[in-house]
Amino acid sequence: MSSSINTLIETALDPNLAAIARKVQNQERITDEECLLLFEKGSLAFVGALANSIREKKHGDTTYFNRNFHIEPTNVCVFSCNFCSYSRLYAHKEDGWELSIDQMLDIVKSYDGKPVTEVHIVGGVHPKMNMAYFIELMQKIKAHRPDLHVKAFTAVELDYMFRKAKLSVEEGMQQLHAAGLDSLPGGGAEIFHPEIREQICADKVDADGWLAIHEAAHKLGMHSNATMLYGHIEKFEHRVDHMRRLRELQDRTGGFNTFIPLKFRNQDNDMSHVAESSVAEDMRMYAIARIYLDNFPHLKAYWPMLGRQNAQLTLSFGVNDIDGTIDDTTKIYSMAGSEEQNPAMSTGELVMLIKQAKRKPVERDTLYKVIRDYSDYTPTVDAALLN
Ligand code: V47
Ligand code: SF4
Repeated sequence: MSSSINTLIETALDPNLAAIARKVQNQERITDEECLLLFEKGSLAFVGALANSIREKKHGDTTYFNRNFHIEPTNVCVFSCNFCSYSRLYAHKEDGWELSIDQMLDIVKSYDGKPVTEVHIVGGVHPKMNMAYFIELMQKIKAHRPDLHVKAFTAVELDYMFRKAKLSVEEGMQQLHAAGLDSLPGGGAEIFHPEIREQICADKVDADGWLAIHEAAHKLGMHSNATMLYGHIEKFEHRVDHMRRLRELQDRTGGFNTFIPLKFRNQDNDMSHVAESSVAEDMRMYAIARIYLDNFPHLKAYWPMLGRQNAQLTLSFGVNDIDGTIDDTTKIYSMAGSEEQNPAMSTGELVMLIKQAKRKPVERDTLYKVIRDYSDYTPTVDAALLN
């Protein structure tokens, strides 16, 4: 791969792009200005080759997935993010749902005996679902299935919960962790920069609040993910600003596992007039994230949002994780217009998707401990084990 970077350096038309390629080759960090230059001038082939060299240095061909399921406690939400196709205001909750603790436990129990390792719980911000409610949920899930990793609540949900309970971020996090919360998903980050945040999600937790919640989790030894909702009204400099804040926090704590760029989908929301990004722009986004976020171990493509074939493509643009089987009827994306109306992929399908891209499929747990290498899997031999 270093010879192909040498070719890039020799043939780059722009000397500043050649300098970035040299830095990547020497495993040096690129600056914000260089990141902006990649967004403005880096061709798909150029950023793709650099990102792929980083991906292969860090992970070789290994492409992770996990076996998880989602629970969405409610789509009722006190906030009104303009890009959201999913939430229903509390005042209009007739098309909303809210699950009781027993209903959520029934979902968990429906996976008894199945080799899932993670439950991912996120939803709207319901004014009546408070700390006590979610502490009870965590405790009951852990009592029923102690080995299941609970990855739950965006910083938006947590910020609201802690404020209502009049708890500091540290106290609130400590209580939920003690009740069974293992790690945080990356949602709610959107675009941190206030110029954009005020236009797309003015009323929820701001950048500093989001980062403080993740920092508090990291200080308790918990891991978390980070997302960025891109491809709407933000400019390239807002994407750089967003990733800079994450890179700085990661330098301090090392607690982030994965960065997940989320492609804005425009169906049935207040931003339907905003065009969606092209596949080429999506791939450039993944590649540049891989190059800039040198301290993030993993880059994930969330396949229900991108579609399976585009998710497969990302594996050549820096991505080394393709999320999980999901195996559920998660509604956040299908309601926003993603290709996947009821996202679910069996382990066999995920493995084949990764193999078709000539990568090595490896099942992981939430914290990237290897569960099984599927290199030798062929559906005819192993199918019974997989579904
Ligand atoms: O924060 C909402 C996004 C996020 C739209 O940590 C939209 O492993 C695109 O964060 N178009 C929640 N995106 C989901 C999330 C997530 C998903 C998968 C894995 C992980 C993880 C985290 O969904 C929200 C928001 O950015 N979202 N509406 C939309 N119209
Ligand atoms: Fe509520 Fe989250 Fe939708 Fe915003 S994105 S309206 S916080 S459910």
